Amino acid sequence: MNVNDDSLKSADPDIYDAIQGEREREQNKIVLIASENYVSRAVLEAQGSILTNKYAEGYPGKRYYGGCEYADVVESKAIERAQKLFGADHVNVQPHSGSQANMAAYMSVLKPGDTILGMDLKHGGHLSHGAKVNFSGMIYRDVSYGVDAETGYINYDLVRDLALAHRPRMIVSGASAYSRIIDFGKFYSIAKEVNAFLLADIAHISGLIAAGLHPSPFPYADFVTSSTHKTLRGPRGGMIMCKSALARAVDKCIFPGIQGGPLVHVIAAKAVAFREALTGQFRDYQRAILRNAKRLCDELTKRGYRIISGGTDNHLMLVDLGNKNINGKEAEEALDKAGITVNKNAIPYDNKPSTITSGIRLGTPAVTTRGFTEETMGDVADVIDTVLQNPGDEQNMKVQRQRVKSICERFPIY
Ligand code: DSN
Repeated sequence: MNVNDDSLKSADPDIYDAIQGEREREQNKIVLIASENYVSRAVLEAQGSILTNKYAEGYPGKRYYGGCEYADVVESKAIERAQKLFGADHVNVQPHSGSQANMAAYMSVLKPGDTILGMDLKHGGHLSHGAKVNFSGMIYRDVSYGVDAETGYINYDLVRDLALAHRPRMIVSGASAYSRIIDFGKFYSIAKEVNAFLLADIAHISGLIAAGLHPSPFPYADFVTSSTHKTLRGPRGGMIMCKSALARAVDKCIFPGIQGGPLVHVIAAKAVAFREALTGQFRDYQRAILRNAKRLCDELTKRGYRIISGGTDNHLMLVDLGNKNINGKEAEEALDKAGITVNKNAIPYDNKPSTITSGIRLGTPAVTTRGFTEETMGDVADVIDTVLQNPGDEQNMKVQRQRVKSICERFPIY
């Protein structure tokens, strides 16, 4: 087979068309999914490179295949840049996802049946923090903490009480739908008191941490895991960092423990993203994410929406629709019709099933990458409110769709 003879368009029109469709969708809709972003062209180029052809099982300088000299350069650069970015003792950039990174953290020090104490998925935690339907809840004994019903903040006294009562071997800090600063120092003192390991899953806030806009989990956490594609604006993937003493165990867990060959093309894209994240421009971008989130939050609050915990310190917010006569699923669908992509999300103490929910989660990393300003966020809040107040009004939907379209036209994604 001659690899030079076919472009995607002629080789596979089905997939080509789907990619074109996705490009249009991403351009023509306003993405408020807190965990999504648009990578740079450089990241796209690295991920779409011929490095996808290479097997490189092992680590730089210690591979199980020949011809790894460029794979070694790529992976070493990624590690070096991540160390600089986060101040980590040890970094492994091979995890295919944040969940794989969490699995490696658990497996490197826990035995099946050991107890982990993590944030309840229904209160903003993540599947891999001990949810029953996930490996983390199947292999380990899960105990979970939540947020305070009144304040919406993590109740650290409750975390401590649970830790003293259940003596977990691992405490997991970090969340997928929590809009407040996470106090890693407090988690550390609780973990120390009960002799548990501390894992900080910073998937959502890694960009903010890299920019110094959220307190770092270092030097507190034994393990720090992240996906690389959220606020960090890298390719879809994961990473794990740890203290030097745990480095060997973590590396062995990732390979050969739970993964085979690394995705060298993705690691190259991670390296490019880390280099971008080391710039002043990236710090400005993270500041803009925060400003946009605050403005969106304020504008929705002004319009009578209840934001869990009363506001946001980071890139996202959880909106309770309880007083708006619409549930999360209906809101997601109505907003999608108008051209705004969000996800329905359980709110703490939600009495609706997770397929319906009482809330939506909104985040600003993707729209900020496009260049949306605080003023734009005011317009976006107005569209959201108008749609949610009249979800069945087709005429209004048309008008709002047009507003979304003209906003999107002002901010090309590439
Ligand atoms: N599913 C991701 C999120 O949306 O937050 C977490 O992995």
